[in-house]
Amino acid sequence: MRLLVTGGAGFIGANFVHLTLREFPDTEVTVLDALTYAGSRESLSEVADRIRLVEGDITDGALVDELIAGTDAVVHFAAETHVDNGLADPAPFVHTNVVGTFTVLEAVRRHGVRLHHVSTDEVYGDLELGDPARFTESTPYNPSSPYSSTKASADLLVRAWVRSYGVRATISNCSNNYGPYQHVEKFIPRQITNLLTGRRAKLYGSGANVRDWIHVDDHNAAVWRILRDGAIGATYLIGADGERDNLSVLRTLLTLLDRDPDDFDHVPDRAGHDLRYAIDASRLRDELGWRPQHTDFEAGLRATVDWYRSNESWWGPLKADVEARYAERGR
Ligand code: NAD
Ligand code: TDX
Repeated sequence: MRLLVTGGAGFIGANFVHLTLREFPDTEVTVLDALTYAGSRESLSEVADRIRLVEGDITDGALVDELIAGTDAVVHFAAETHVDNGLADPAPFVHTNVVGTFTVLEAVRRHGVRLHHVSTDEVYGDLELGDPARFTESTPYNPSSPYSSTKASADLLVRAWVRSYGVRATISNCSNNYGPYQHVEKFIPRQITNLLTGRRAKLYGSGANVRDWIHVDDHNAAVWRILRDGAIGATYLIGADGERDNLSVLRTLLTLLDRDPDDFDHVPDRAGHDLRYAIDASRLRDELGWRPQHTDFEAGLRATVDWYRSNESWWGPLKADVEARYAERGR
């Protein structure tokens, strides 16, 4: 299969490329990535001779058309992804997440190419703490932030292109991922690399907010399952029953790094901060037989800490700029 992976130099996309070459070594992989601040050639350096990496923007209609004309399927990861950045400057989120997805859709429509669109549980808004409810495929969209509203917009475009034009697409909405190659702006890598560089861990607000954590390889295995066996036009929620509040994740990280579990700073909360996400992945389990493999969250965090310890050359050059941006925002 010839596969085009948009955003394949980012966190989940790069892990997807590595998993693909491990598990499906006959796949011909082309990555289209603008190499924004969030993308990194180094994340793909170990497989550089086995893939084609095209540096370009997914809103470049001519480039996207040419690449999609020569492929069998597209897995669309490219996006602006950091909620705090979207609050500070939403324009790139509209550009990449909305116009970019539109550009991909028009090309797959012209060429009859299969598309899998990667999205987030944040499109559903948030849940109350202690509520037994979880998100399902029929939960109404209710996004809170520039990030989640532009991802929701992209999902709605995909649904409409399926219905109106018969585009062969599937959508997945996944919960919070963790694992190697995640940008140091995100919660877990930020805390690990703060502690490894003599900085202090930073918790937004009270830390009562709950995220539903999944290992990136479990997410990507589900994407492959959907790409091969998913029903055209269907949405699948991806989650591994990993609900944890931020304070307990932070305390686990402090303990793994031999610190006092209360040795961190409370910093001002994020505007509109979603309280809780929780995924009911029954459809994916029942219809496609997917099961998460990384079910021990603490073991997954330990492996992630080890990865960041061993790969300072990957994240070290990014760290000072990211922390300078947080300092400007008082966090
Ligand atoms: P990331 O920010 O690490 O990577 C995004 C990649 O997209 C980067 O390589 C960047 O260079 C590229 N990109 C950005 N704008 C582009 C453009 N205009 N043209 C081409 N490439 C561009 O993000 P991630 O965490 O790997 O997320 C990947 C996808 O998964 C996103 O669609 C995101 O919404 C979704 N998702 C992420 C999570 C999570 O926990 N990280 C959870 C659910 C869904
Ligand atoms: O320093 C921090 N301290 C802190 O308490 C940071 C960076 C975050 N937080 C909190 C905010 C969130 O409640 O931790 C939680 C996780 O924060 P992020 O890593 O920014 O993730 P989140 O906002 O939950 O969104 C992520 O998951 C869903 C990804 O960034 C999205 O792209 C994905 O769709």
